[in-house]
Amino acid sequence: MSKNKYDARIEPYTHPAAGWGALKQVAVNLIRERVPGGNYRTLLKQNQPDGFDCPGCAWPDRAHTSTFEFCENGVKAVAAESTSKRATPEFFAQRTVADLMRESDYTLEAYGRLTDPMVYSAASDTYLPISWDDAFAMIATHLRALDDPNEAAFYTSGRASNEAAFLYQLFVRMFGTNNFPDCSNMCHEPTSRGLPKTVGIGKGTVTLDDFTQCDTLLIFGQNPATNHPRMLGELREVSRRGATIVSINPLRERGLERFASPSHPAEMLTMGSTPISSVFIRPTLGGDFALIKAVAKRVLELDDAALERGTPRVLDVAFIDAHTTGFDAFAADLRAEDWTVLVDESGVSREDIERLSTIYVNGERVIATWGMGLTQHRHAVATIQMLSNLMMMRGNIGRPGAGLCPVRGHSNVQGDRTMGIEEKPAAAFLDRLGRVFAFEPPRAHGYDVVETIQAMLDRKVKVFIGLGGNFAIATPDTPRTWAALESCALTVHVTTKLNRSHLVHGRDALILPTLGRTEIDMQNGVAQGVTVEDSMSMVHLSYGMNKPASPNLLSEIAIVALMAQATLGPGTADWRGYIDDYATIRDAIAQVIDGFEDFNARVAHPGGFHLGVASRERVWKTASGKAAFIAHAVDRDTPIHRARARHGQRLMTLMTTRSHDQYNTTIYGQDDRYRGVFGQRRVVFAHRDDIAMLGFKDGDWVDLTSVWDDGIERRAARFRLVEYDIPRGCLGAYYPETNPLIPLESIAIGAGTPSSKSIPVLLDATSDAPVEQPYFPD
Ligand SMILES: Nc1nc2c(c(=O)[nH]1)N[C@H]1C(S)=C(S)[C@@H](COP(=O)(O)OP(=O)(O)OC[C@H]3O[C@@H](n4cnc5c(=O)[nH]c(N)nc54)[C@H](O)[C@@H]3O)O[C@H]1N2
Ligand SMILES: Nc1nc2c(c(=O)[nH]1)N[C@H]1C(S)=C(S)[C@@H](COP(=O)(O)OP(=O)(O)OC[C@H]3O[C@@H](n4cnc5c(=O)[nH]c(N)nc54)[C@H](O)[C@@H]3O)O[C@H]1N2
Ligand SMILES: [Mo]
Repeated sequence: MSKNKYDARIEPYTHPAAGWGALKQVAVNLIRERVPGGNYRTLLKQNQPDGFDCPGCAWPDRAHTSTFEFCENGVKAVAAESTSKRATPEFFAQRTVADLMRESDYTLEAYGRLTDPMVYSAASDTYLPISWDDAFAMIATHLRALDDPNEAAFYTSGRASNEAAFLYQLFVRMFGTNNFPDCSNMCHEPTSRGLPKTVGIGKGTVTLDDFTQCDTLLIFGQNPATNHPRMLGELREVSRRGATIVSINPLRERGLERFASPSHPAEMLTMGSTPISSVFIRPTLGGDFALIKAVAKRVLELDDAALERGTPRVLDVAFIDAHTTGFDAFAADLRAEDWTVLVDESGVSREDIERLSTIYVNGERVIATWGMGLTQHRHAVATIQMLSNLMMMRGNIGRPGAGLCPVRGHSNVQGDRTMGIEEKPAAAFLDRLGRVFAFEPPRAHGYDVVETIQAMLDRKVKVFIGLGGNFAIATPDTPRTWAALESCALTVHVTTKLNRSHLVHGRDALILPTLGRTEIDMQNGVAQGVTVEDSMSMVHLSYGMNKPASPNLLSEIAIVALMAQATLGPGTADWRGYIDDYATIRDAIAQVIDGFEDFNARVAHPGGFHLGVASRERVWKTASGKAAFIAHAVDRDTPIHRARARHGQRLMTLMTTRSHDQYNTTIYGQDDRYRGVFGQRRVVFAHRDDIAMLGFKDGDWVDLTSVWDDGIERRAARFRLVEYDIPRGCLGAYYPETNPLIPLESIAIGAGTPSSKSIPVLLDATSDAPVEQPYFPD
């Protein structure tokens, strides 16, 4: 009997990625959101020179001048924003917050766009309309009443434009804190913390042009068919040129096997497709560190052999000598490392390690890309530094067709960081900001996401303001995070749609509805554009073109500026002037942030401009002025090792990942087409032999409990077991349903990123007794 109102259908997906299935999904989403006919034209302006930047992912576009770049998930993101459904004050009048709490996250967002600013009333347990002025006054009163500015935290989700982010950090620093928890803390933070120590800057070193020149592409822990569908177009070309593409992933993601391009009619009509990855290397969850170290060790062995034979060196000795430090210590550590440990910890056979090493050394121009499969682990920083080491061994950084390519998530998450959304800001940046705006910025480092939650629990943070996002759901340890938010005196969300974070609120609470990126942003009779920076450091303008969802919306920029003006007073900066003309914000950015000189003129150029990344030019902004090899030992005493020592084989490692039908916490539907799951999100993927070993069978219902030594029970109930091609000892399930299982303390060392892809868990049979399940009822 199904334990859920949805009946799941599980069937293998046998088609290429994208193709006709994707086109069908586009139509379904436009119809479901009742996107008005006129707005179909919206899609034709997506990522066009005079259009808006897709609010989907951070993958770049070919100079923003290509013909319509088709992407099913981009269309879903746009359709979600262009919906004709509305959550109005009348809607809120009919439902208490307690009523809304019983709705699923899918249903909450499906109510459509928010139309008016709303304030929580404890008397009626409802949200009531409030004027914008009163809302800003309420925020100002709360902020000014704090004993210390560090008692407020200011979250950002990576859709905010550069201009909004810049004003936000200016306001918050003038207010007096660096408490900037940011979605990137949960995402590519290990990249941003790890790379500066090796190559001097926490950004990727490649552009799209490098993809046209690489001969080898290593894709680590990334599912582009779902999360960066426009990347598939690039992969298709790379594959057609005959370059080798290797996918390093515990799952053999279907979307990395074959791709039928909707932009190429012949491929669609003939039902043809292009093969993508030719090689699949499948580490155990979190095994990448040991795997990459093993490949590095093998490269050294191959170099030793070449030296002995007198054949050309395998190492790029000239690069290592001229550009790096630390090689000898790094090499000594590799030589001392035990092969058995590397094989055991990576879960990859010696043969596969050698195969991958041979591919790597045969490549003359190698790009390594990575996503959440590398970053959301305890040792993520070490893993990314090891990858950088490996690439440096053969000089694969800072030359055409080669380099490091972290693939970011939110469409402007990289830009927000560039603008100073950073809880640990560099002193030089603060100096300049203080000089340009004539104030003394706070110097103490602020809280990241996990530290903010802890600080709320400790009553050290009392006001939470969120510029976008869904803090209550995207974060780990859900019950504790909710208790943390509920302990606040004030919670404020600048947002487009209703979500759970608005319902798990402080004593006072505000919902401030804002324009989305697809909408016309008219100020003083002039349509304003905003800028964003993609994953490859291209900065460009974005203009909305739809009529705003409601006449009562303000832009994010206006909301931030008016919040600042109400809190700090009008004389503190030209807040009004910034709202009137966004070009004046760009002038301010040009004064404060490196690489933005002459910003307005350069960004007017079709396609925008490349920000310049020093490591790409082999300029190393490290302490020594050189790129650094960094040795790291394999850690064999992690919480997972300890839990396995206690529970033996029954202990499983769980990854939480995205389905094809979601954008982070926004759930579009119940299907995960490429993985063959339909009508159900409460599934857990497991290896056939593990299912049998645990005494279950495919289709059984199980509960998951995490193993963590702090006496807190963390349980997520009612998941359907699905037999899946996944390594032994590993489980896969969807985010955010499984977030209650992630202990707040389970983070990447040196980055604070929740280790959402390696959670030690045990399974039990779901009992028939009704369970209290307050989270994410489907
Ligand atoms: N449609 C859509 N697009 C999105 C998003 C979305 O939710 N929906 N989210 C956006 C955001 S914010 C982000 S950050 C990106 C995320 O994009 P991705 O980085 O692709 O994120 P995930 O889907 O979480 O996981 C990626 C892959 O990591 C693999 N993996 C898990 N653990 C490991 C491991 O230990 N080692 C290795 N090698 N692989 C592993 C999984 O099997 C999966 O294929 O996408 C962005 N784009
Ligand atoms: N277990 C687990 N947890 C994870 C992850 C994981 O893989 N596993 N991934 C992590 C990652 S990579 C990320 S980036 C975070 C994401 O964390 P967030 O960025 O906080 O979450 P989103 O779901 O992207 O936020 C969606 C909400 O943003 C609002 N929104 C949408 N568009 C706009 C806009 O234009 N302006 C404003 N102001 N608001 C808007 C809408 O109200 C919507 O409900 O989650 C992290 N959490
Ligand atoms: Mo992300």
